[in-house]
Amino acid sequence: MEGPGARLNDPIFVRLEQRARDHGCDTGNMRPMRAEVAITRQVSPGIVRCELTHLDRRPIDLDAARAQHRAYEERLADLGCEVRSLPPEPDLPDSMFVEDLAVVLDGVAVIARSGAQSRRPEAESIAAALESFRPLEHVVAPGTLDGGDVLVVGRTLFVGRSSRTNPEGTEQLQTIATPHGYTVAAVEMSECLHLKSAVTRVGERILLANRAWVDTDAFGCAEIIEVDPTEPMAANALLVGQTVIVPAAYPRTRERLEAQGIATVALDISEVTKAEGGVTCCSLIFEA
Ligand code: CIR
Repeated sequence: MEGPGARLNDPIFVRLEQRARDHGCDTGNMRPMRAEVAITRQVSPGIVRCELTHLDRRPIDLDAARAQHRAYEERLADLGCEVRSLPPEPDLPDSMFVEDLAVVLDGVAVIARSGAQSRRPEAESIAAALESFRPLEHVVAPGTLDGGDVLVVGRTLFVGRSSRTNPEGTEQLQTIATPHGYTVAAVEMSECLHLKSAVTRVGERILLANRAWVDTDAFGCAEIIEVDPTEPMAANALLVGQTVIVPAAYPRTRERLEAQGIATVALDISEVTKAEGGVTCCSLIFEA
């Protein structure tokens, strides 16, 4: 049976309903809802040899990184995601940063070809994890694209011109996404790794941005909230449902979001930050 009815016995729905019941919520309206899946991957012991572009290497406490990642997964589950935690890839230092290997859209998942050669082998197991949810398309050579450079706002894909994403990769994304009703717009940026280091979505049409790293005129009529000037790296925040996950290291930016009526939760990701990662890059979140 196709359509919503086919999902009624999906284990994701069964677990979400159970979770709602455990919290004393009315489950009557849950059936037509589509579940949000979050794909994550556990921390590689090789993280200490991760790629770094704008940061100096500092020692990473592996146990602390693992604990922070577990807390991140728990938070996603608290916010209603069905978390599918992939096993670690010991030989792939940056493999916990699953966001960079795919762009999951309505109707298609685009498997990226990272601009960092060391990260390209990460794509294989991400493709395997996604193939039961979407038809797959691939960015191919000479194109490069990191998912961290793709900001989705409605049906527009803003793509950063970064050291990881080249014009061929952007063009290939456009060719794949256009038939699915998306428009692609390239965005200039500087001084940071990915577009989503400089700007993320924190509401339907609300963006959190560091204007020193990206010209926000590119985003048209979206409302912009600026990071606190003392917290330049705070623009990488993660909207899950109606709540924004903000790194605990950026309390002033968090206050700015709260002042605009945006619900937030803080999360300590200090070890992840040393690997030049943030809260968006540790998951791929999409409707099942
Ligand atoms: C890298 O350089 O690829 C990793 N060390 C960090 C990737 C972070 N990804 C992201 O922000 N989307």
